[in-house]
Amino acid sequence: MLDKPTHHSDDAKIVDDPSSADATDHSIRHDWSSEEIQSILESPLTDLIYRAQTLHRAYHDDNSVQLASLMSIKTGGCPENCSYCPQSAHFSRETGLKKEKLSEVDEVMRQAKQAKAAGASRFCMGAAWREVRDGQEFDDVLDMVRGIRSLGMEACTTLGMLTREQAQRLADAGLTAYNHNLDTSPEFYSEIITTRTYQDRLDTLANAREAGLTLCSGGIIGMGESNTDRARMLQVLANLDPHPESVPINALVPVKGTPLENQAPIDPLEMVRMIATARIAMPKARVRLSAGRRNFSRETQILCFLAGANSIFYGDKLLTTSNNEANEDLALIEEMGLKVFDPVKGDSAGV
Ligand code: SAM
Ligand code: DTB
Ligand code: SF4
Repeated sequence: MLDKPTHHSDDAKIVDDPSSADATDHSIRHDWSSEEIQSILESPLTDLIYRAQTLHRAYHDDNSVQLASLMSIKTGGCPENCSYCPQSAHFSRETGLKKEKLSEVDEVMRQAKQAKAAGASRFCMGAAWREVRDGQEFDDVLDMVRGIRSLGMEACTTLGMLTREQAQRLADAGLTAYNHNLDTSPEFYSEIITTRTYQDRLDTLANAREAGLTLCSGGIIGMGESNTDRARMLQVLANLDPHPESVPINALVPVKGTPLENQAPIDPLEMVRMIATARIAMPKARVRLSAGRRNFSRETQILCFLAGANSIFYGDKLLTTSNNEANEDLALIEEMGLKVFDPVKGDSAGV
């Protein structure tokens, strides 16, 4: 027989730890210090998940997971030298990835309809461009955006750097969100990319925001960065006002031929910690469990949802690498008793 629990006055200890003491602080802040974020990132896993869950429940009351499908509309041959990326022209001899032309609008619409029929509510189109150039190709992308919106789906693009005017044209075409990741901390950035600056990234985010687009911005863990770098990246994101509406957290997919091909895989709990910390620092955001998920067990993914993830990339392919099977993702969502996000109904954070 089980003993009945007894309640002594010292059962509930007051924890005098800055990273867990204010689990009930639900305010949206833009004044985080990186030390504060790092202490949350490194706090006991139980405290971390408790705090992330508390905030998640305060801002998202519908247990929904958004399914975002990805399509590479312009693959390879990119002039940037991002060390993680299989699409950079700098390593194309080593990766063997061929440069392709921009996809036809009809083909994009075909894939978007397929993604919608499979349950996706957001369609994200990625181009291996350093920046957008005005002309026929950009006009085609604007047609793709109009087409996706006419299906009733959210449309997201990730096309590299944007001017204010280009951002406005995307907004006028009905684009929902612009994805532009900070990827890592300002301090670690030049270890990964030397063909552009951190400030270039921030400038594009500002241009997209000024045009009225929502922002999708996050980063990658597992590139050799420290916890301080991870905390700094989250600090920069969380001190944007307003916060990005979507925050994708990727684990490096080490692609053969890229400079980071031999990088050791992360411990999956590092992903859980990163997601929980993003949830705490940006409570209203849709935190997306992104690339690298294919290597995670069912239980790791469940921990990521407990830590505050409420979106995934959905469909058999990311941009150039493979993703989890769609039917397995749907089964996992059902087993957890979660539901697929329906943008018509929305959720309490209004995202
Ligand atoms: N060229 C545009 C840019 O860089 O913004 C858009 C496409 S780029 C492929 C989009 C994002 O994919 C990158 O910012 C990076 O975060 C992510 N990414 C690319 N390769 C990756 C990899 N091997 N593992 C994890 N994430 C990756
Ligand atoms: C994001 O943060 N991750 C996605 C999406 N935004 C564009 C891309 C992941 C790419 C993984 C490597 C590949 O498939 O090429
Ligand atoms: Fe080009 Fe984007 Fe890949 Fe960098 S991440 S090489 S900018 S496609």
